[in-house]
Amino acid sequence: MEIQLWRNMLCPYELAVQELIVKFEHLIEEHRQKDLYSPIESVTGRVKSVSSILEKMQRKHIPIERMEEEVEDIAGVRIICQFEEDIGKVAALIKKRSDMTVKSEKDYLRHIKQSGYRSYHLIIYYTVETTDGPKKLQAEIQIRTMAMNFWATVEHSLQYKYKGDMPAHVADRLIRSADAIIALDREMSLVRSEIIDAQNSSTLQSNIVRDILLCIENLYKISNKREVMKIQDEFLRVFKTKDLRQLERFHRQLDIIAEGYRAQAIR
Ligand code: 0O2
Repeated sequence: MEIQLWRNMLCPYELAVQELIVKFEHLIEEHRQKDLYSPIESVTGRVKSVSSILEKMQRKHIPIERMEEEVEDIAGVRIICQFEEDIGKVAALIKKRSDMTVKSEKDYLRHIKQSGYRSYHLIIYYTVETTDGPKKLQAEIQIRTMAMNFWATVEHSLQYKYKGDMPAHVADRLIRSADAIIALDREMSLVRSEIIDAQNSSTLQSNIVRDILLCIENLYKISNKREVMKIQDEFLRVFKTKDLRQLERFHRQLDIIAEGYRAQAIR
């Protein structure tokens, strides 16, 4: 295939990867806005390189005319979670979306690969709009924890280095470190609720502080400056206590004060 034809073929896949990243990042944002813990920690994506597509086609004896059907991961998105429990939640979120349809799933958490690889894969159908009209294409979504991702990244680099001929002692080390990753994910799961509580409190606190500062800024425009200075000092005092309950209480009181000023301004 000519270079230009490859570019044209890959163009909708570039768009799909960008759109999918935006959509999953927005899910993180939606959780934050609602002061909720997000099962998605971060998202990355890539379009498979031409050499990697060709290598897969050779390895799997895929003819060029079957490439788009059979190379299912030309568009790839990777979703990183903090805890193993989050992986199922993310998969469920994807399955109930109307803009993606799940074609198949591979559960390498239950069925760990011989290499030690663990991850959850979904192949989805996704439609992008192009100048030639809508194009339905496939994308692979890999969902894994940070720890699984660390292991897979290191192992991928070593596979690349040894080009399928990994020395036994390196492969053994990788298997042992895969076991250590399983143990680490388990340990983290045991303290999951405590970590989530801490993270929720921190998100809640930053959302409250953001709202309070916005409110004080607005009060500066419509009310007595000395009054607002007093409110600001009180806010700093409450903030220093590091007590979320006090901060919430102050937020509610400030809302009432602001409402009073707004009512006065309308009159
Ligand atoms: P890249 O560079 O990530 O694009 P296969 O026959 O194994 O190539 P298949 O049948 O299409 O793959 O699906 P599978 O097994 O779900 O693998 C798809 C992708 O999962 C791989 O893409 C890797 O990204 C990842 N993966 C699968 N097995 C392993 C493994 O043992 N170690 C690591 N580090 N990653 C793995 P590509 O095309 O291999 O590579």
